[in-house]
Amino acid sequence: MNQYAQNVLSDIQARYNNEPEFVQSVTEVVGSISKLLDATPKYEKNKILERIVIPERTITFQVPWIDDKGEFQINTGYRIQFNSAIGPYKGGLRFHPSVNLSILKFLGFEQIFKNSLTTLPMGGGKGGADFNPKGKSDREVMAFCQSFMRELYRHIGASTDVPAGDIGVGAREIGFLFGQYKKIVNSYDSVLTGKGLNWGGSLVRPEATGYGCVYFAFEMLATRNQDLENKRIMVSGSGNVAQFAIVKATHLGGKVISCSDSNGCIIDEDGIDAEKQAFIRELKNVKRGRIREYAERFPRAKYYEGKRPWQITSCDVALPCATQNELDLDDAKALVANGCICVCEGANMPTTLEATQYIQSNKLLFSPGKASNAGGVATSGLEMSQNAMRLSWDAGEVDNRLHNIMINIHNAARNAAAEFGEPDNYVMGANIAGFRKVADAMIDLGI
Ligand code: NDP
Ligand code: 2IT
Repeated sequence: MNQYAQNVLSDIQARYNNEPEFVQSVTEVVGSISKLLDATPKYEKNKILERIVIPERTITFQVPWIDDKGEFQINTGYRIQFNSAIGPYKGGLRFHPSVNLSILKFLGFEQIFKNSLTTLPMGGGKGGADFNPKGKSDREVMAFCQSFMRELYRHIGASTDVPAGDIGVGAREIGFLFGQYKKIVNSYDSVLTGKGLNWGGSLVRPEATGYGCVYFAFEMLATRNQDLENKRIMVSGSGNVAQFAIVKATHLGGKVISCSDSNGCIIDEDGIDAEKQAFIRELKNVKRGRIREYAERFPRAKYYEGKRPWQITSCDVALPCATQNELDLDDAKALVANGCICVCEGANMPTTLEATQYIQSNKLLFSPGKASNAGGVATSGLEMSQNAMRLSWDAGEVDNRLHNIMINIHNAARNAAAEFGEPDNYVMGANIAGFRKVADAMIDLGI
């Protein structure tokens, strides 16, 4: 590895050894841009690595709210404003009990390079809270969101920082957050994306991450003269990203045989068709139930409590769309042994470093989430553009733009990887292409 990269990485690993997810994401990025650093001494001279791994601003705050029993509840809220060299901070909010500084720093760090790859002018940020929306009434979720925004509003703005959804934050939460923001500042700003269609949202934003992931997988497969027709596809998760990855993969001729939630997974050898896709959306977005209920409704499917899909059966294409580190070395070994040819990440960092290395060394197509799940934030960027113009595009227009952006990201990653001698290495290519633009902007802007 390049000596400068090695020095910075050793320092980060020692200094932040209590932030494992953040260290993992930095290790992946810094470890994979070695050849770029060898070829470009100005990055070391300008101390770009030392600067890019420290958030420009980290905000932590108290979120007090009152539950349905009238009891006080306190959560911790965060916003990591990581890097604004190429545009206002942009990135989602995650509400999940596991949320901590390490997880949000990893997500914010990834977001810098992802947003750079979209070709749109967006810096990197992430936020959220250790609040668990599961089992809460709509009123409790609203009380929490309003309290969260009563602090966050002072730190965000249409040209400053524009949050959106992530795990546990969907249309309902964005609505409550936007309603409170608007009431406080008395201005209809484009300060959040993922908004409802009636109040400033963009068509195809709900579908964008899942669709974009499948568009990306399609481009990767095309480099080996393959497509999705009749492929067996395993998806994990059953939330926003998974739901629309299943829809698009099915549109393109694939048979999706799995999905999951944090309690377990289902395998459906008949394929998750349009009726079953609608059932999952109703189950997860309206009833807020468990994926076990899928197998109760469609008894030819099998439910596996406490299991992930990867080792249960074979597939051609794997789309991990749930959460970080949900595909480990044993899962990777099973995928390879069972003939999988492509792993395309819909979630952020779902594959562990060891699993990624194993998959790459066995010559499978592998795409890092920062490239293949960038369709969500890219379409958030398109929502901001539409808001700024005070008009909205039809679904075909947004979907076309999304599709072209995914093709461009694929080609940018592949070309950057080819430039440094490893055309199939999408991890290296995505990190180099994403990093180079931000690093050059940082130099242009001075210290
Ligand atoms: P949702 O909250 O809509 O869905 C998350 C899904 O993942 C649910 O099925 C959830 O199960 C499951 N899940 C969450 N945590 C765990 C866990 N610890 N173990 C197993 N399963 C888990 O979130 P999204 O679909 O929006 O996000 C999924 C992934 O995609 C995340 O990594 C997110 O960062 C990433 N992403 C999202 C984008 C977006 O636009 N929404 C854009 C780019 C990336 P359960 O219901 O049981 O919690
Ligand atoms: O991880 C991500 O890219 C997201 N959660 C979407 C962020 C956004 O601003 O749309």
